Amino acid sequence: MTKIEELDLQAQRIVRQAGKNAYEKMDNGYQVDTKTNYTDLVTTIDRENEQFINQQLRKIDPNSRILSEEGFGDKRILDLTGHIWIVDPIDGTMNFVKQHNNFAVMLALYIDGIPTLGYIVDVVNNHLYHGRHGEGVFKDDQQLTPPANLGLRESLLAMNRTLTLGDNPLLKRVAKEAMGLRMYGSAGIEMIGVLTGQLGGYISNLKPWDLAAGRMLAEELGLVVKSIDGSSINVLSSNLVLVATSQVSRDIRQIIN
Ligand code: 2AM
Ligand code: CA
Ligand code: CA
Ligand code: CA
Repeated sequence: MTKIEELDLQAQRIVRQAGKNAYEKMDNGYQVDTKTNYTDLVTTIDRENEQFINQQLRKIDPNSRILSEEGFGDKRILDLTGHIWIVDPIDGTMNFVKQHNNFAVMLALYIDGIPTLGYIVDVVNNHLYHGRHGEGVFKDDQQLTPPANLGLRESLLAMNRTLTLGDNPLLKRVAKEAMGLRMYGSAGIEMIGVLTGQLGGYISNLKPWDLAAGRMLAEELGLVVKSIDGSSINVLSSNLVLVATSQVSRDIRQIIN
């Protein structure tokens, strides 16, 4: 087994375990705090999962660096050299708290900037979406076929709340042109929608941990992952990102540029 195959198997075990932890405690086994404002939540399970994941990653890949949302990773990661693990211990914390549904655990490994391993656990449906660079994308042990290359008028489009309520007239036109508009509240769940063809595209302001895994998996399936203006993405910064079929991406570009 290669080193990457070994890391892949270990990482699958780690994210499944973190998903199980969140599932078992989602009904009442946690406390909630706010971060920057009353809509920005963190729970003891976000912290617990991140500490567990990071501790496990340090065991299986000791010379790597870890970029994670809740502060237990390495500080000030400014370049992409070597192994960088990117961790979102619960994606969709608000859904975790309010719905007990529609949240995910996400993890990715970038090696010298190349998206190499990606994981999204759809916790409540108990599915792991995972992939290795050049080896395809799987839902559990079933390989995903790339979604049909539908255009904007034949597709559902997901956008986050800030963009949906915003007053950018071009984004409004994009949203109106789609067959329908959806808002799930979890970047991971929305990325799964695009990976499986349920959504033709997803547009959102994403931080590194919101983007890293979904980008790896989407690119592996031949989907487009770009800044909304068509420029390429820097996974270390916050980006206004489009994940879409190539036809949806062209249709959106035509409206915006
Ligand atoms: P989180 O639950 O891990 O914070 C909600 O629309 C989605 O956007 C979730 O995936 C959420 O991830 C993420 N999100 C929440 N607040 C955000 C912010 N201020 N900037 C970027 N993404 C955010
Ligand atoms: Ca958060
Ligand atoms: Ca997130
Ligand atoms: Ca999170």
